[in-house]
Amino acid sequence: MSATQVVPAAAVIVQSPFELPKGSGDWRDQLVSQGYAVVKGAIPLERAQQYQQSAFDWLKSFDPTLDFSDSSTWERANLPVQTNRNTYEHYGVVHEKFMWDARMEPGVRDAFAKIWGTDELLVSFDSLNVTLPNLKPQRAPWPHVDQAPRKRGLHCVQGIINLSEAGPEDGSLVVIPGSHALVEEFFDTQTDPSAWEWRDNRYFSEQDMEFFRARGLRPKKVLAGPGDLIVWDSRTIHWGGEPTDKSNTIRTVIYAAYAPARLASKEAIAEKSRVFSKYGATTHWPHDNIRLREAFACLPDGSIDPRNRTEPLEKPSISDSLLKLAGVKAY
Ligand SMILES: *[C@@H]1O[C@H](CO)[C@@H](O)[C@H](O)[C@H]1NC(C)=O
Ligand SMILES: *[C@@H]1O[C@H](CO)[C@@H](O)[C@H](O)[C@H]1NC(C)=O
Ligand SMILES: CC(=O)N[C@H]1CO[C@H](CO)[C@@H](O)[C@@H]1O
Repeated sequence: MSATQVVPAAAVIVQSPFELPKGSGDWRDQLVSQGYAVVKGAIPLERAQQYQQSAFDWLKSFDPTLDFSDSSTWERANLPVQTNRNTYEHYGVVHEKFMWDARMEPGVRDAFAKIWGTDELLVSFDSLNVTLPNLKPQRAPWPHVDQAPRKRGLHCVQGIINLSEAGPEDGSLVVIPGSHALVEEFFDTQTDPSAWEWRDNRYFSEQDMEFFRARGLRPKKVLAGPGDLIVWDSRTIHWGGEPTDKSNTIRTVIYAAYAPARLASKEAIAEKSRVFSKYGATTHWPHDNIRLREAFACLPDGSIDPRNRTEPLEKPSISDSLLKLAGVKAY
């Protein structure tokens, strides 16, 4: 699908054959100009609330004393193992029924079908974020993009299915609007191509960020409500923003990215099938860069969590369209 060409430093560049059309007259225009957008009400509020409740029930299955209305029960020690980014991806949670139900939501799939111009999509097996406000991570911003410097143009659009309120005091995605249109210039003029890696993830230091600040770009917390879908170009610099001390919201979001199945190689599809059969997780990418993240969780000392689960508590209802989204069945 993608043409390759050689630039002076002999670095391989993979140009995306795809471009988002301008002038759609809806949220896609902001995705093109700012690198992110909010699709309001992609999921009916009532179902967004049900999915949040299912996420809470899932957490309670590890600790029945956990009471979401009583913050004195919110203790880190009782929670299942999280990633260092405060997300849940082990214990088969990625394939819990409620996670799949949210991914299968027509409004979410339609939004991505509008972006890509096809409804023959694959979805990522991405994680769940439930952050209790008193256990929020104390972390400095970690600006990054999820697209390798060698990949040019629009290759991937990420998504957050918002199941809770994201107001000014709450945790939410923070983006640098407009950075998607400048990162390629940044890589070409400020970095050494021989140091470009293939991994679809690149962090920016304080000093790197100066390039964007000098061009007038500033961070922006994306405000959204339950049922809203946040989408962003993987070249847009972003990070998980933390709540302030005033927030009482239990941030609950599901990460989900969709891309055309035709963009995936045979190998990627085969690997995706394997990950699915093991109830594993992948990276944010739906169609490329598929790497198995095992269902079982390790404790900080490296041993397997005795509470490990290698399959979901409640398995998804398997349908043809689910298997197609998972890459198990061909379109
Ligand atoms: C999950 O949400 C919390 C609270 O907003 C945030 O601190 C953390 O960075 C988020 N994780 C990711 C991967 O964005
Ligand atoms: C998970 O735990 C069960 C029971 O303790 C054990 O039999 C199984 O081997 C563990 N799974 C993994 C992947 O370690
Ligand atoms: C479209 C949508 O879901 N909007 C919701 C955003 O969040 C507020 C606060 O919970 C709700 O009132 C809206 O319905």
